[in-house]
Amino acid sequence: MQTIAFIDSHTGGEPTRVVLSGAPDLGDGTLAERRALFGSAHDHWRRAVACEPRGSDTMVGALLLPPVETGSVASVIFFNNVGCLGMCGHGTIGLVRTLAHLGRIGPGRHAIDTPVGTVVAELHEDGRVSIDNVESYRLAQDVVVEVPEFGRVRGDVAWGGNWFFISKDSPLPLDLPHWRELTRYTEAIRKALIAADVRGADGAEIDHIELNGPALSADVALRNFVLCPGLAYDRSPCGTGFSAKLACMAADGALAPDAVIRIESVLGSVFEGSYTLAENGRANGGADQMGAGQRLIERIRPRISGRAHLMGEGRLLIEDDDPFAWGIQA
Ligand code: PYC
Repeated sequence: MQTIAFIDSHTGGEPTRVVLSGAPDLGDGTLAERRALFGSAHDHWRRAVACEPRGSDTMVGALLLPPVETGSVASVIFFNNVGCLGMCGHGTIGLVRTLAHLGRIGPGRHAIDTPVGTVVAELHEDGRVSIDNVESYRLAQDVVVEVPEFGRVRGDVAWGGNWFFISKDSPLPLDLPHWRELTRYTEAIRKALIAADVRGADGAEIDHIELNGPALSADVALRNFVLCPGLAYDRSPCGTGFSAKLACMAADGALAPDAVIRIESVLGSVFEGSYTLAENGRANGGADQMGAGQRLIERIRPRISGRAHLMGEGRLLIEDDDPFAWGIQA
């Protein structure tokens, strides 16, 4: 029998399962290489942790590894019911809460390595966590896709640690009673983007669809609905989606650097966010160095804050004769 030690938390309603031990050996390549090896050689292991019957469509796993970069406290590879993520904001907040619970970190700033770059997490005295996320940017503005059954939908393509299509067009209110219809709508947008070959940088698939609309709570600027790659909606306001939205707002001049906004999820759970301009803030090196046909892309460094709560800890058991030992995935 194999055993996997874990701690479960949730951040704004979205679960994170931090795997402490029992994971396959992924060698000592870069984190991006280890993530690729995880996906190609150990995908059954991902399914065992994240998919039913032990997990669910909403579960995000966080494989905890030793740090790669000097000065970092840990590395992490995030995964879900269908594959691996680049970064995960709610998951990093859950990881920090877990590391604090284990006594491995205290209040202060802690660098954490991910396959898409190092982020800095600040654990505050009151338990809140702020993440200085990877550099984020808008790749394309006002992209229009023809979505079967729903018509033309306009949105921006942006990077916040994962690829997002972000739209203000919603035929429905962004509230919990409509989650099924919102899921159907955003899944249709995702398929339409694939059909139209709208992609992120380097041909990456845009696997997160984010809708923004008016907030329902006081003191909150916006509400979102985010469809995750495995077709579950994010119960939290989605840290990487918030980062991508900040990049769009920065590019539009709709939010000044260091100004703080709050965004709520479709459940009403809230993250706070702000940004600074990234040091090398121009993806193209600045207007004077741009070649013909290139557009200026501003890069920002988003800061996202939220709070996670512990839910459980234990060991997953994997019995040799269990027909569903390695998870159920359609
Ligand atoms: O918080 O970044 C996030 C996230 C991505 C997928 C689910 N949550």
